[in-house]
Amino acid sequence: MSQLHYRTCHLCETMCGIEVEHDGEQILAIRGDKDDVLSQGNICPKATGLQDIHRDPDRLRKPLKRVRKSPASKSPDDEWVEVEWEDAFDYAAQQLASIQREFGMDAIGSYCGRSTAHNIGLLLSVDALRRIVGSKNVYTGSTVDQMPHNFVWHHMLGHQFFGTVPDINRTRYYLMLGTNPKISNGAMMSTGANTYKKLNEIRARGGKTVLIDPRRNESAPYMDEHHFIRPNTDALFLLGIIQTIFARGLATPGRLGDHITGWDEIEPMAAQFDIDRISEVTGIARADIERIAVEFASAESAVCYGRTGVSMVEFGGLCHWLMQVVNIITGNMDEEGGMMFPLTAIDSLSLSHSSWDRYRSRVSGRPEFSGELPLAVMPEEIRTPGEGQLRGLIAVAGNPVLSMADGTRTEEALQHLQFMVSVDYYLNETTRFADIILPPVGPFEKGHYDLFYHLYDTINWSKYSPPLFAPEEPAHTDFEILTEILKRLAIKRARKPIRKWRYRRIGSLVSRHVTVDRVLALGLRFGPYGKGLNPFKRDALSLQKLKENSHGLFLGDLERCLPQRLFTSDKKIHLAPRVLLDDLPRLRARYFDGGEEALQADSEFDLKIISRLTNRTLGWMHHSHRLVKGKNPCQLMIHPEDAAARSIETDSLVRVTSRRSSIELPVTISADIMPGVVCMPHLWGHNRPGTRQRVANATPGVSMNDLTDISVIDELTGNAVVHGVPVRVDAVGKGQATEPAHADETVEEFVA
Ligand SMILES: Nc1nc2c(c(=O)[nH]1)N[C@H]1C(S)=C(S)[C@@H](COP(=O)(O)OP(=O)(O)OC[C@H]3O[C@@H](n4cnc5c(=O)[nH]c(N)nc54)[C@H](O)[C@@H]3O)O[C@H]1N2
Ligand SMILES: Nc1nc2c(c(=O)[nH]1)N[C@H]1C(S)=C(S)[C@@H](COP(=O)(O)OP(=O)(O)OC[C@H]3O[C@@H](n4cnc5c(=O)[nH]c(N)nc54)[C@H](O)[C@@H]3O)O[C@H]1N2
Ligand code: SF4
Ligand SMILES: [Mo]
Repeated sequence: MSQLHYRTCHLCETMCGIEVEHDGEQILAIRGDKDDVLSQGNICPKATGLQDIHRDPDRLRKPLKRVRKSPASKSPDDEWVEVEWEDAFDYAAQQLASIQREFGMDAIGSYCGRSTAHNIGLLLSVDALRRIVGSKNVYTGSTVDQMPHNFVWHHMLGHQFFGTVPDINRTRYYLMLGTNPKISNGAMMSTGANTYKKLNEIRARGGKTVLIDPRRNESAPYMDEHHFIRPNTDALFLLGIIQTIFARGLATPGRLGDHITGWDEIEPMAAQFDIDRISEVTGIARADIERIAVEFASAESAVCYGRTGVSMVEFGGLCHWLMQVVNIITGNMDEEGGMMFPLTAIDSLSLSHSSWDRYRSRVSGRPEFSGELPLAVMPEEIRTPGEGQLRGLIAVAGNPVLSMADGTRTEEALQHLQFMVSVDYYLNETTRFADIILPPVGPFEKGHYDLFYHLYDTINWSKYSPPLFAPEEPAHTDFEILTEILKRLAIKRARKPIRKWRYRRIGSLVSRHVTVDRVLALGLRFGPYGKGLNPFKRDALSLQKLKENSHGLFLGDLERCLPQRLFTSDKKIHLAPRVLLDDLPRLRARYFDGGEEALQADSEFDLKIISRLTNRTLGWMHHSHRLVKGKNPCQLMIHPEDAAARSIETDSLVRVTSRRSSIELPVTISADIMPGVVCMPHLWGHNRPGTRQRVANATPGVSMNDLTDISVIDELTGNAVVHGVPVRVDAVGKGQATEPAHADETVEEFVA
């Protein structure tokens, strides 16, 4: 007898509702949940792949421990043996504690990848992880993603997570930069997989939509206009928009006028950048820049929004600041149809903090941001000897060997760690450097609540998904795994018996009484829709209520909330933070004072590579055979003129070479990419030895991040750069790449 189970797909921030049809443990189908409050039945193909992960025999169920062939070093030939959970926890904590005892607190560190943000158990453990590990070596995937957003929100609004969300449901003018919602389904704006329908709706209600992107991407057909832009130059485009708005007398702060500082600095700042030069550098006609500016400022409501194409670039911080400036100077901040702020059911803002430059990284002196350092410095922190050298790592829910820019540098560094514990489902490109891998329960064996991604809600709503299946015991959630390691670490590290006793006591209380559901229930109770301390409050939101409403609960449309909710100490929006103004000379030097020309004159790399996502894949979902079957999308997209100039034909194999490395792959010749720019998907490259992931390895592709280079980052925010990286492309033969292109560069030997 088949049954239906409703939950949220936790693969991306879109948060679609899914309906899982199952017969006992057997999943029969995964469909969109038509009654889901947010997504109303829309899903993308990736959700269906979750059943493959559930079943995958390569997904680890028990801890795996490395048994070294030689005690002094790690090697790809080392054996892996399954061990009992208690032994695994003890081993991990023992090793980490002994490194800290010998070399100090900073000698161990943590890394959390993207799946952390989709996992309430991990999110609830992050603070304890940082506090108990007590090290400056804190890294996350944020600095190869959205750090420029957080940086700008911190400096303008006072909190890194007090994030603006485009009011796509009501806007009349949508100016979108560097994002492809038809494929990504919307990023840092959660709509359920129907963003492209919402783009159509803007036009249907008489509004207008404009896309700025070096590729006429899959979302372009849903837009009124698309303009090619040279990668990395969006900050200049935005300066052109801003100066036109002022020059035409269209700047108006609107309702928030009394609550903005720095207004007078903006007009002269933007006017310094000659608009004809902006047009020449960006590749967008002056008339178009001016027209878009006037249309935007004159629209009944308008919103300028951009995502990874304008954050993983060298001027990501400037881009995100200038987009907010465009919204604010046209009165579109905190207004219907402009940028708005959701009011989440759990007040996750008060659970987190925000800071900048309280200390710096040891080797290259990069500032911290909210307690973390740029992932780009992790390799040098591992490889550079001296006090504070990073020797042990807790790595959670990410695969930086493929996902971090310059992945081979991360790969090389991880080999040199004295000890690494990974919390992950797979023995993959990254976890193969671990000494022990601890796998959490499977995707359907845990409850789910989007503690983090509700911050990007386009409507206010809330939903809880219970576990569907019970795991085969013994098994542990991510929350339990981290709790067990951290508890033991604190006890083992303590020198005085009284302290050991105290940590043991606290640890056992936490293990016995603190569960994710209990924390969730409290969070909902004391959130803005909950009962709080008033037992008589009617219709209050609670965990019980969410459990009774498996399609989620609608809590209202986004509403105005400024200036009251600002986190700045003066309760003002800081339109012109000094740190952002101070980054403008870097942009100027690059594009106005000959920097770019000097770089080009000096370089054999005449093309710029950018990244793209594909509809059926998402990093670790390469483990789903139904998602990876068919032609491998790992191909280089190149414009017909650039192809012809290099004698590249449709069946050519090409070599792409950057300052860092080279890879070989087939091509797609297409006029949808701007001349001078090439494009490929990332998170492929499953051709490293020593992994255990048969499905992913069967269609390996090559890794774009073998080409990217961490010696170039956004100097302001520390974010990695994956778009606009200089490369050369040469035809090297015919046909599909049979041999993975960098098989000969794989790691021969790991050094301990
Ligand atoms: N299918 C699928 N969906 C996903 C994911 C996935 O892996 N697969 N991942 C999820 C995650 S973690 C994220 S962060 C989001 C990301 O969501 P998006 O930001 O929408 O990601 P992309 O589709 O890579 O879109 C980036 C766009 O930026 C463009 N671009 C590149 N360089 C520049 C530039 O210099 N200027 C401008 N203006 N544009 C540029 C690219 O051509 C591309 O169209 O997607 C989420 N959704
Ligand atoms: N060139 C290029 N590079 C990029 C990007 C780009 O556009 N271009 N995009 C960047 C962006 S936006 C992102 S988000 C990153 C993504 O990069 P990563 O954060 O590295 O994400 P994945 O590769 O999907 O790896 C996720 C890992 O988490 C594990 N995992 C999945 N679910 C769970 C769980 O519940 N618990 C635990 N413990 N583990 C789990 C999986 O097995 C896998 O190892 O890539 C970044 N890198
Ligand atoms: S867009 Fe796809 S992967 Fe993202 S939540 Fe929806 S169904 Fe899941
Ligand atoms: Mo991301």
